[in-house]
Amino acid sequence: MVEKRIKELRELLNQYGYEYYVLDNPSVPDSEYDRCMRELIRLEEEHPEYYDSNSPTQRVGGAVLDQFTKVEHKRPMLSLGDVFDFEELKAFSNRVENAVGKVEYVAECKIDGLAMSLRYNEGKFVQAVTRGDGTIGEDVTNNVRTIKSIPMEIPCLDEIDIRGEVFMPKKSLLKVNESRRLNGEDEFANCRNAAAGSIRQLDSKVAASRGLDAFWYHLPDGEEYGLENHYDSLMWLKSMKFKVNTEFTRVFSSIEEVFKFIDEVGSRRADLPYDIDGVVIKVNSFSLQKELGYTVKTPRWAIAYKFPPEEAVTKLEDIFVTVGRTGRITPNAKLKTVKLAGTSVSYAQLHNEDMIKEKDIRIHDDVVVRKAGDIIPEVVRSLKERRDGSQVPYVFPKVCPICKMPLVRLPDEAMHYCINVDCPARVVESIAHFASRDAMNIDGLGVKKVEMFHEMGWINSICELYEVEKHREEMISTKNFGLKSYENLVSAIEASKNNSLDKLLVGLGIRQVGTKAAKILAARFETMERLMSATSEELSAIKDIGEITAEGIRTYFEDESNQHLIEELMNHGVNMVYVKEESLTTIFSGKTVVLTGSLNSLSRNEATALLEKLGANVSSSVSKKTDVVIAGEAAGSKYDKAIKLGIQILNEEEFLNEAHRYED
Ligand code: 3BA
Repeated sequence: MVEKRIKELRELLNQYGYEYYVLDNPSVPDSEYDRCMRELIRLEEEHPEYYDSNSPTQRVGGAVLDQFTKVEHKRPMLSLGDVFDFEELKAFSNRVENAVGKVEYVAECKIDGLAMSLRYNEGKFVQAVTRGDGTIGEDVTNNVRTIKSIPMEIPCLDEIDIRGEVFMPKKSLLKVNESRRLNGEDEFANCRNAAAGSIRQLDSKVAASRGLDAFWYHLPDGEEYGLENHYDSLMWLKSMKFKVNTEFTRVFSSIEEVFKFIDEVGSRRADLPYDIDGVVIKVNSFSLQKELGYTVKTPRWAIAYKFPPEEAVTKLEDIFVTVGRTGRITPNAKLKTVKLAGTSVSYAQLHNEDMIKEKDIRIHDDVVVRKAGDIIPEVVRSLKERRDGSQVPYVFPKVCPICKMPLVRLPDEAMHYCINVDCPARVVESIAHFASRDAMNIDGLGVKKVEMFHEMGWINSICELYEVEKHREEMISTKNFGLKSYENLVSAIEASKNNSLDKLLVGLGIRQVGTKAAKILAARFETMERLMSATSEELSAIKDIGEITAEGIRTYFEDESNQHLIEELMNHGVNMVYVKEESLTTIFSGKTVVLTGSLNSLSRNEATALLEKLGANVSSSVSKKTDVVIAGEAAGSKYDKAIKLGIQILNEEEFLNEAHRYED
């Protein structure tokens, strides 16, 4: 009776865990899971005779080890050759196809974690071994058991090895690092180091707390299960309840299609919940894999395409500060130029004084730089072990580097400010901001040009932009400028007078007012006059305008010099009224659209951008709320679901025809 209940609960908990951790689609609330778990813990405590190391209660626990046992792999774990561009990848496919003729390829994300081999016997998980040197690895069974997406029991009774990658999701790394920071411990530099460090814990409780996960991508003896190719073996693994990265695994009939897939994956890399460092390309057919064979260490039928690294080490040559439009002082690092994520990098952000102190970053240090969000690189840390005595700690300046006025740091803020509103750096930045794309969009007037005009004394304020014609003669005779540039500038400035009120609001640089708030304000008040006389209460009563923004707006308009600026702009003929955008209505306007399968003429990102331009909300899963599904080639379960729910389905051609109708 009790034995039966224990068995029942273990099966239930395994099923719930599978739904939660592998399918990401739980069928019961957490409370139900917890209730079953508590009951099972109680029964197992009362009946130790039914102990089972694979019970869902035993994921964490066991003895703290002194060291890991070495284990020889039944079949060696090979490594992958790598390529760094499409030319090299093409050479790989030429080698393959010269040897065995045309082939199908499977391309999958290359997860940046650590390779692992799992052993099951009689349907039960028995051992997990790291790759080690490929021949001998370490037994990390207790740590791997804590990864909840790994099944402890599978419906296959043979002794069988499964291989894949254990990784730390980006979210887990943030959490782990936050707690390490609070405890004064060194943070992990990246997901891979964190995963490796966690798997090497001798106490599995520590490993369990790290939020690891794993994908499985290799079944060494696929033929023995009647399978003919790699893709089918992944489907088989999936049917055994292993977590397989099906979202990013696809079959292609030419290497050129693989190029497209790599581009797509590359563009979505930052959005994935785990780190990847490339794409693995494998010949699909097992028999052709056999025919191609192996070199000493790597299969001839597989290759890794590596993305450019997003981190690099270089020398920090100097630290200097710049002054922003608001007077904010930003420290920057001048670096010895280094290649990073495919571009040359010579400067990086250092955020603020405290950050430089906390990370103990010194001039002449070797530092790790990282591409942050694909824009400005940042200094991650310094390599203290490489110091040679020439390093000097940085002393934060006391005065503005431009106007020499004392800098101010507010007690509860990390940033320093130059509070001199006439500081030339601030004036130049304000003018350049006014001219920038999201603001008045004055083409060709970037920081460098504004700096030059300011230095020459031609443009000393936003207003003087509208008086450039006074300096026509000097401007057209300037080297690197000339008549053509002058005429273009004048017409761009002239055109800016017709901008809608919201663009002007962005340009004024009111604290807290970016493009979104500016649109809301302009739409609500319609004229500058009405906005200027709005009270704080009226402002903060608007949805999406908070008290701080309302305060920023009031403070701005109460300032007499700002009132004066607006008056002068008005006199110059700058529009102060909201001009409603004609929004085009399309069959996608306001509709929820899901893309599935692959399109021939567009990447997924391009298709998403196009749909959004046409007014659609693009969503990733099909539900009752979906209005339209766009189905490309090899559309799978989303397509089936759309049919079931009776949702409108367009194929690529129909979608593009619709889209082209609205082209301008
Ligand atoms: N596929 C890593 N090796 C991989 C099975 C082969 C292979 C990888 C892979 C050799 C990933 C080398 C270590 C190893 C299992 C040997 C992948 C990934 N395929 N998707 C072709 O995502 N990191 N790594 N792992 N055997």
